[in-house]
Amino acid sequence: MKLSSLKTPLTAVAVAAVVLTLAACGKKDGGGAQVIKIGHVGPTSGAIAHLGKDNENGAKMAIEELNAAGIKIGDKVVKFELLAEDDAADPKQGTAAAQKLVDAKVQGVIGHLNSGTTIPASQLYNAAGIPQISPSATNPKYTRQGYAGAFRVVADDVHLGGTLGKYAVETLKGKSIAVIDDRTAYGQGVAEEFEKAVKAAGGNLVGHEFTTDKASDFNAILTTLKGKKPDIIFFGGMDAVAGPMLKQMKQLGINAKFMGGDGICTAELAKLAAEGMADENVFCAEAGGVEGEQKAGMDKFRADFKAKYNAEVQVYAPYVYDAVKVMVQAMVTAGSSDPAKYLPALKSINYKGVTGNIAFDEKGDIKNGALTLFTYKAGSPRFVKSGATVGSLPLNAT
Ligand code: ABU
Repeated sequence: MKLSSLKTPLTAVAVAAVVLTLAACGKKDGGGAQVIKIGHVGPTSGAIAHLGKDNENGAKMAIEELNAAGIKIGDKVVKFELLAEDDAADPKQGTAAAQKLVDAKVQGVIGHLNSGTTIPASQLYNAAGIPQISPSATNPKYTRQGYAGAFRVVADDVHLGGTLGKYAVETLKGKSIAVIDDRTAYGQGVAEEFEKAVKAAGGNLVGHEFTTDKASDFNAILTTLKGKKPDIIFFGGMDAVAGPMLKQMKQLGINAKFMGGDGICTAELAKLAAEGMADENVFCAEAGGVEGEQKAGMDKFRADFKAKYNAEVQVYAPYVYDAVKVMVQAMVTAGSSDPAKYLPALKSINYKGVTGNIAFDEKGDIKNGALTLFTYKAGSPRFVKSGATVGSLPLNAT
């Protein structure tokens, strides 16, 4: 496939391709190996820096392993260099970080973490002919823009929100369901999908309130919802907001179950919420099948990650790790790190990673992605498995 298949003027693509090819051929490390630059972007500052650092560490781990393995592309041993950028989960900083990577002539990008940064940044990568794999941005729009180089290794919010909405009505037997969203691309999108599924399952939605991804006081919206007596509250947003929200629910005497997507499904949530984390009152879904047949691989990844960084995996690090390896596998298969040459190999990849098998559909979304539902044990920062509340949910079985 040629880069001209991207929805970009041909001349601009051709110039970008030439520049990238020259760059790929140009830089050598001290030992004479060709250096291949891979960009990574996530929020390593701000309220969800713990998630951005988790992602960045997943990328570093993969790059270090690849360099230690002495990967050959064509007949030459190459070295990979990670160019890691911080977008602070802010769309403007996201496009600035993306432009920096484009200017640095990276041969591929892993990121961004948030849908609100991934989507605008994808326009720049597409215009420059640089393939991008998001390990975590779940808003469906990302892969529905017609960009040939946009890929995602997790299931999207149609599946996340849809599965959780159905689960709320049919399994948790919610009778009066309320929704809060943080008005971000992710929070708003996943909440809308949740609501659609609740309605489709015949559920009763009693309210929808709004906050932001920077808010810390939820008394007004929680008091409004309390008057509607919800037995389930779904939150579209991230753990940094969900934690204090759970605490304030407890303080207001709201005993509803609390649900959310992958943005709250982190090791950090229990720490952030503390007193709001009563046994099995929190339900969330990770956009991958991490407790299925690949459990052994995931357990090893978690153990290696812990040994290396003295930190628990938050949620996305293994998806980042797999995304880096998938991109490099495509380069190896194509015998080239030139984006125009390895893009076809990336589109047709079939790679067994720690998060499961990775292959992409025509849009760039993972084929046969899965969801895994989690709950928490009070006081524990770790996800727990329990027969009643946890299970891998294949998309086609929801
Ligand atoms: N998928 C949840 C976190 C990232 C995002 O989509 O914004």
